[in-house]
Amino acid sequence: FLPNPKSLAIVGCPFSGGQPRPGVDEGPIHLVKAGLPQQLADLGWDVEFNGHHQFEDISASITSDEPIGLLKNPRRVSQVCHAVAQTVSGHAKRGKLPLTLGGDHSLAIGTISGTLEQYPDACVVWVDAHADINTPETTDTGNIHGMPVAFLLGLGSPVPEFSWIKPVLKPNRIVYIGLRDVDAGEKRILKENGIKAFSMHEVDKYGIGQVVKMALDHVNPKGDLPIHLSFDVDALDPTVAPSTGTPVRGGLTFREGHYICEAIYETGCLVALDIMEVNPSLANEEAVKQTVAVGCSLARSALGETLL
Ligand code: HAR
Ligand code: MN
Ligand code: MN
Ligand code: MN
Repeated sequence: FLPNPKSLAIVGCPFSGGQPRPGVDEGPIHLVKAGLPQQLADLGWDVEFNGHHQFEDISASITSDEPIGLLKNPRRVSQVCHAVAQTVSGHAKRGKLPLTLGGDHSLAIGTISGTLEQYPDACVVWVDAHADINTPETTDTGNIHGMPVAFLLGLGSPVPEFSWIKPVLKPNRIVYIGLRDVDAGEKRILKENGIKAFSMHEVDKYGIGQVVKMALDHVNPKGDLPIHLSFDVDALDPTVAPSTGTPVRGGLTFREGHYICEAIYETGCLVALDIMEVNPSLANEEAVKQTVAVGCSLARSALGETLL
């Protein structure tokens, strides 16, 4: 199932409609400006990058985007994710590993839909402070970046505007690492669906090496399934990745975050990667630089950079 060895396509997604803070749409622009495409080429990848998505026709076609129930910007999020799904599945079909740069994490509705289109048996490793599994019924905020996993699993009552999504992800094919800010309704959903999650408590208890092993054993027991890694930089401690929309203290260290990426690269099963929620407008210049740099180095680790 593996994509052509060492051929990837960068999908730049300057999009912020899944949450209220402006600036996260600048994340992909900063990651590319910091030199990520060249860094990956230096690792031996054939890198395709034809500029960032502009989503112009979508913006032009949506004149008003009133909330549906609590959901904010529902039409825009849905159509942007649909476009991203088509881009990602297109790259995957042509044997390229799609590397999506966000933008807010609602985009994962698109990236994971795109991966599952090409690799129906793919599993997902979701690295995040948050579970992002609220349904339209359980969400407090209406921010769709807190909901992508629910849409992918088909949980909650259907929203017609999102009917393009094929909810083909199964609860035993996703695993979380890094959780520490999970809403009450989300905790119930995780339990009811038997979804495996390694919170920071388990990272403290077992260490990151054992946690990644247990996570992969759960989601990819025979080690023969394609892996989609969706990495929200707020999984990292705010001292490591300060410039992000919803920082939560007590997060992964720099090394723990990179270890996850390195270990997944070592499986040889990685078929798609998301680096999400870098927001270059939420901190001072130094902190922004640090966050952008860590986004780049996570991507490099997941794509084969080694320490030795
Ligand atoms: N659970 C909260 C909500 O639904 C906050 C989730 C959002 N933050 C993120 N996603 N960055 O990972 O709004
Ligand atoms: Mn800028
Ligand atoms: Mn997230
Ligand atoms: Mn998060």
